[in-house]
Amino acid sequence: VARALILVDIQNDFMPGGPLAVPAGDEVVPIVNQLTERFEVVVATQDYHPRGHGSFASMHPGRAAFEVAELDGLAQVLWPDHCVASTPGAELVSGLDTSRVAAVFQKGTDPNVDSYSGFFDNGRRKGTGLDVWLRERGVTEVFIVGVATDYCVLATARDARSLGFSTTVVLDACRGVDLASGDVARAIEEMRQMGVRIALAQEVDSESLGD
Ligand code: VGL
Ligand code: ZN
Repeated sequence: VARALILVDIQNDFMPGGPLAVPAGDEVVPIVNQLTERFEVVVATQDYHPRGHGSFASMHPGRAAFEVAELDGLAQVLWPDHCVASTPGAELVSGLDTSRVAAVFQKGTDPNVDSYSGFFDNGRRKGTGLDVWLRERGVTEVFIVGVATDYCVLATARDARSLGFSTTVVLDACRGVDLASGDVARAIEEMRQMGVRIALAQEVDSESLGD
């Protein structure tokens, strides 16, 4: 059984001081750096939007950030401009040890649909290639860390489960947005219901869980 660690969106714009700061998002970095050593396969996702992406509140006149609107038939939270392609804000955090990251999967590149999951866009119309990449390497078990617990971590875990991967979210290596208080708690509960394991970094060893 091959295991992979998936680093979700550990990017400058999601860190404190960034336009879409996840509270204490920077605290995941040292924990993730320690975890990477325990995995033979490490990959990262990168939220990577074209300028003027449809999820940006700035593209919806009269609407404010964090309101819910519609994008291509899907409910869409409107976000401050963030992770624009080729800007420093879209880069992985400089303190993150990327030396063992074998591949980076970009998402949210289509202007008309958002993509929280590292596997598929929110309409599940297009894949990023992550699923095939993992399968080609014999990965059956994934561990997920990063930001935000209640958006991109949740969506990535949901898709991993539905694709048949044994899935663990390492909770202390994740931080959430909690736009509405309780969102993170609800995300954790939803993940548990789907059969996602919730673990702490100290419980993750170098051995396969074996199922
Ligand atoms: C994310 C909102 C918008 C995330 C990305 O990484 O959780 N959240 N884009
Ligand atoms: Zn985004």
